[in-house]
Amino acid sequence: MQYVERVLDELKRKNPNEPEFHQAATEILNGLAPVIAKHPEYEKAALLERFVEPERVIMFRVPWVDDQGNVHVNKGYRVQFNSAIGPYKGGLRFHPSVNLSIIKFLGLEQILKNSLTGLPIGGGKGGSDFDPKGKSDNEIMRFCQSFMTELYRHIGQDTDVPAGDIGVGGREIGYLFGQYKRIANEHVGVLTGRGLSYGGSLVRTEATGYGLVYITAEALKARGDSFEGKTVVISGSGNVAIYACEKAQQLGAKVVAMYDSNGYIYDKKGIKLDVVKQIKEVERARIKVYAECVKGAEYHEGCKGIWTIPCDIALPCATQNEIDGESARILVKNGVKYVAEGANMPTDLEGISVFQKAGVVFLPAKAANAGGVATSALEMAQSSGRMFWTFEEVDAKLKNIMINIYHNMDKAAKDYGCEGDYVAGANIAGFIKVATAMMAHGIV
Ligand code: NDP
Ligand code: 2IT
Repeated sequence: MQYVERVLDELKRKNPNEPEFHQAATEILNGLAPVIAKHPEYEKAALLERFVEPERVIMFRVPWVDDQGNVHVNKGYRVQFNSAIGPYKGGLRFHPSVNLSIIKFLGLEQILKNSLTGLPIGGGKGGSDFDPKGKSDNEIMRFCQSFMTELYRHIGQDTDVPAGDIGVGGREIGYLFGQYKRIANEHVGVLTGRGLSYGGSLVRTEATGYGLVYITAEALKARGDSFEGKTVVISGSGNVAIYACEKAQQLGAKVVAMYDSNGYIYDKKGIKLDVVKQIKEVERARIKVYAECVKGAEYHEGCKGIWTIPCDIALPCATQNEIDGESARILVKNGVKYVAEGANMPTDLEGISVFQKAGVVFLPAKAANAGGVATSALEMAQSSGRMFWTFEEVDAKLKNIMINIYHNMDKAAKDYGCEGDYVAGANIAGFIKVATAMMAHGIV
């Protein structure tokens, strides 16, 4: 049996009941086959076996008390996956669906994403099955304090630097940082996505969405095209979706639809982003409210229908497996030309294959959404240097990083005989640096 297949088989046997982890590993390892063929020494060093096994998995109890005095217990996770090229780096997700499989898939993806940024950051991910929806500020604060009371001993500015992800934004990072500082008695860059008044970086809030649009713009440019006049559908209405919408609109696109987990809005005149920001960032309300505020806009219950809206460019920016084979076929039938993943693994394996077979330009998550973590690494650099760059400086660095990622994955795909296959290109370009570092470190 081929090395890649054997490692995948073993991974499934040793980690049963982890479908998201299997899915991410399958996508990654299949793309790496041409690299493995060129480097027989990797098999001798059991490099892939070590690559897919986290260096450390931390699981802990998170007890907290709600406003009525009831006691709740959630699960807490931090998977410190790979530190070959830098300290573990990756977000924290608070969502009721969180389990070990989801954190491991996200951590595995993060290793290669972080490598693609060209910056010195390893891969990690964490979170909790806590549901922030409907909780008061005080409940969120008490939960974050309890979570950090355990997590603090495992992280550090040179060890492991968490950040936000689904359900963890500026408010949560503030509470987490406050508790870390109190216990550890140090004011350091141990979390990124911090507020600007306590060490955060300009552009971090916008970075993932802006970066997604910058890399898509580069793919368009390489084909003599641009965002100007394009119809865009964006799923989600959280941090990534909102700033992807903002930048796409700045570049002349018309964004016609967005969603939250209840349903989607369709505004054929173009989404009014100030209304979305007011609903989502200020009121923390449901996207449905948009259709009550904006004349002519429609609201539809359920998420899947969003992919039936004809568009030139689709930017899935909510969660994993939002686009299955069926939705991909509808998008293709309706003429989609570009799909760029703002969320992590939003397209399932069948969906990816549908897009690639149809000749859709498909930019995978680990490349397309790397702008967030790249700007986190810029935040770390500013913290260590005790200095601050302007918005324009950080934005220019972000743009440059995204353009480089596009060309590196494009070149890797060409070099390894799969031109235009950016899934393979991103996996290969990200993996080579990590593999080289792991080989240099010996069997560890
Ligand atoms: P937010 O919590 O800010 O927003 C998440 C959005 O996705 C919300 O609109 C939410 O709707 C929706 N959503 C979440 N889960 C589901 C679900 N199961 N079904 C339908 N909709 C859902 O998170 P982010 O914007 O930060 O993250 C979005 C995606 O981008 C995630 O995949 C994340 O891993 C990825 N990402 C984030 C980065 C960052 O810097 N924040 C960096 C790189 C990737 P609702 O409010 O109803 O739950
Ligand atoms: O998936 C991701 O890259 C993130 N959620 C951002 C991680 C980070 O450390 O900024």
